[in-house]
Amino acid sequence: MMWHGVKQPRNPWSDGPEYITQCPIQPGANFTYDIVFSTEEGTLWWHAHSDWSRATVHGPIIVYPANGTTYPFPQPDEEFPITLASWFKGDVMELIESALQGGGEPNKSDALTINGQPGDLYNCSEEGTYKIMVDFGKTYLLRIINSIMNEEMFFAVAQHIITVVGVDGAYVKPFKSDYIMITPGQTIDVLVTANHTPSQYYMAARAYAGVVYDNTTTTAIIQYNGNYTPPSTPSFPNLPNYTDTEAVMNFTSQMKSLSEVNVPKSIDVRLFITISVNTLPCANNSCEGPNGSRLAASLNNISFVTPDIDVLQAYYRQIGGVYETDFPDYPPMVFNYTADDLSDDFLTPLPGTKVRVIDYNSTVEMVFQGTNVMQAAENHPMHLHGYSFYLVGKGFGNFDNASDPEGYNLVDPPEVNTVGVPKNGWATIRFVADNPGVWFMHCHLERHSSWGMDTVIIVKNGSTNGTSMVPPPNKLNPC
Ligand SMILES: [Cu+2]
Repeated sequence: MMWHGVKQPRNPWSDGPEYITQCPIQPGANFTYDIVFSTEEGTLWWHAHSDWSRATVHGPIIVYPANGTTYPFPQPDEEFPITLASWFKGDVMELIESALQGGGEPNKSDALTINGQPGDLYNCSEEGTYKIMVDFGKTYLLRIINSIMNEEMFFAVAQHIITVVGVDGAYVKPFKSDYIMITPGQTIDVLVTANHTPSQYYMAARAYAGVVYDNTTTTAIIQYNGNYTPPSTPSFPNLPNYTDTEAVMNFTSQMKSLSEVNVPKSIDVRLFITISVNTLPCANNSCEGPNGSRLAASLNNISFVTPDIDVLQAYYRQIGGVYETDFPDYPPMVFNYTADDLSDDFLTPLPGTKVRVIDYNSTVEMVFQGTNVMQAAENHPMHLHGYSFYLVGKGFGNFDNASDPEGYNLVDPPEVNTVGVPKNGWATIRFVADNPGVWFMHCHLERHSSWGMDTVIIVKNGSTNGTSMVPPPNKLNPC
């Protein structure tokens, strides 16, 4: 189980990802988590972190302003968590297991849902469609969570402008928009004022296209209280087209921290990380990927292999042979990352359990560079456990080390725990490595993570007890 976006200072023991900070909880067994909150305020969420079990095991975490403080915006009249999720016919654990065995694409989901209900556009019961009742003139806080497995989502409310006020458990400078784009792993808090003709309006969500994606549309209804003749169909929002990459950039570019923040200016540890979908050779070309290969994914051409003992335990007890500490600071070669003609077998990745060890309190910069290997470029939501970080810049094409840093926002960049790296583009994050522990970093598109688009950041202890990992709980989960 993981507490997505909860930084868990000095306490990786309760972070949750299987074989990274613990071994999975076996059926009938139990494990007690110690969830330590610090600076988070807003919407976070929890989910299972074992294979694809998060499809059904997830829920919101809401952190309210501390006693005696208020929201940095007018107090909403009411609030609703809006959880987007995937629905599969069949057993999701079996689905990913057989996909990994065969080496091909896992099945797409059969529906997308809002608070557990697919809504009126699917061939199933309309009675369950999720509905919010509103009063004219009141303002509502929607805490939107994208728990979907493999799709980034556009979301909008018919005829109502929304005001974005928070992202990933931190406030942002409020801005208005007709729609949002939310990646798996992200949360976005928005205000909606019921200021239209009392009626029924759809809120709807559908994918921003990946290489393979569920193109269905999930809906819920905002229904005004009062006496009026309900429309035969509620009005429908204008969602951006599936492939509207510009709409994604236009939306995400508006996110800024509420006020000036303390962004690291001089950098101790600099990583340049390419993000690729790849293929691995398969005996007798008998797998279900392109030309009989096995689908894989990588960071800096290392395709992460999940160990049998969790990395945290191996690190703490100094058990050898579980992981290696040579995750590279840059890809094995410089190439035109976003070219159109990169072949399917361009740079076969190296499978391995490679981690990057970082000294306590280092200032860290990571530039994520999406690649077009296999013509499989898409927006990758990179998520780091144990931290939130500042998203200081992003753009399309190959990162230019000379000119692109000039455009960094070092004044009020948004503080997030997941960054959508633009399709065929790059994104730069900065943070201070002040949380000692073992922290998973991975793409939050589940099939990419299953294919190896992951690594682990180990932040060493500082020099005092207060800057070191807390001791392990009395009862660790057996492997
Ligand atoms: Cu990805």
